[in-house]
Amino acid sequence: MTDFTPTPADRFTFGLWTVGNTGRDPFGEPTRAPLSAPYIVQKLAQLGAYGVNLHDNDLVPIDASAAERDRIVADFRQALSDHGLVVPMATTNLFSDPAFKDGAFTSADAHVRAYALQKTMRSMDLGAELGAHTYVFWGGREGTEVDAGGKLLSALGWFRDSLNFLAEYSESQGYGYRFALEPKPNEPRADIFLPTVGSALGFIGTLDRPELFGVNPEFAHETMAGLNFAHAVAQALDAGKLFHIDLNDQKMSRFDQDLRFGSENLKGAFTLVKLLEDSGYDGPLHFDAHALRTEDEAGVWAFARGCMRTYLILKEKARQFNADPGIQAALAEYHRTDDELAALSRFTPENAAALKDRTFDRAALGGRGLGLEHLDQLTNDLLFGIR
Ligand code: XLS
Ligand code: MG
Ligand code: MG
Repeated sequence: MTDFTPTPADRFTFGLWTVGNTGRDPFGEPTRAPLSAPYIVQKLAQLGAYGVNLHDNDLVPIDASAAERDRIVADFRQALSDHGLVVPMATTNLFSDPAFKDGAFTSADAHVRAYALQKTMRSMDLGAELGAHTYVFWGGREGTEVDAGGKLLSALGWFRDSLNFLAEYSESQGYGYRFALEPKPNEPRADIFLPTVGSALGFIGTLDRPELFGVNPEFAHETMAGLNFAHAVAQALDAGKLFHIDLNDQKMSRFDQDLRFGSENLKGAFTLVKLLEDSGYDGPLHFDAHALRTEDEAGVWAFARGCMRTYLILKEKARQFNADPGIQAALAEYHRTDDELAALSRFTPENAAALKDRTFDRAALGGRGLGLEHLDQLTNDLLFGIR
């Protein structure tokens, strides 16, 4: 039994933009002072995190001179090496600047699309300099409000061309990035292209180098779409495409809340942690969330500690679930197996003929109780800590 204190071996990461969030929202000004990147690195290391991720402009202002850029990057690298933190993932801010108000790779303006490529190449250079191996594409502004603009089909083509270009750029530079598409259904656009994990997985199959691309699913984003996040993650795992993951929490069908991991849907979080742990996923566990606007800096670190602590507690609960004789008996009851039928379900013309001739007791199949109420309450008891 541990005391649930994280260590770098747990592979927890935060974004500069997450713990650095100042509490600004569309209706209100910041409630906290900004924190410098080297200070964030120092604090995250003290809390037991493994790494820190960034958008280019979380670190280097968009209008920085070359000399300023080099100084900022040098200070940041010094902090990383002083405190033993790594940068596993990098990404581009293609959403804040007004130039991207109608999208970046999917803007109807060829000049904006070319500028987005240039900005992303420079950001990939920065990520590689910091040691990142995963490069995320969240299409923040890649979407529409006015579909009369008529770019629905061309936008997908432009997006594809850009991703193909950037994959070739990465390979030509020897960066070895694995790219992770991060779907989101809406916000800040009314509709964002490739809104769910399933749509991103389908799109990857149309790229020139699909093996370089996977997904970065986010708990809040699938939940905003009214979907079950663990189901989306399972599909990504099944496809061998879970390249990264954004952990947070979210009330269903609302604005993007980026709540502390496990703070809202504890059972969904448990299901997810168990899925990740049982699957052997060994990538970073990234918290893309931020402290509530009500909090001061102490609240930010309480938030960060809480994300990691909840994950570790749920990981221990998953271990207990797998070791619990009562729960395992209920699972064995639910998963009825039959060797003869399994053999018959492998296609041969003979098996197909035998299966067609077979008599099933349909009424008995329909009448069999599955014990899921019992199993679910056992799970609740386990999560409540009384098992
Ligand atoms: C916003 C996204 C963003 C990406 C990185 O909703 O979650 O934070 O993860 O650009
Ligand atoms: Mg998000
Ligand atoms: Mg995210």
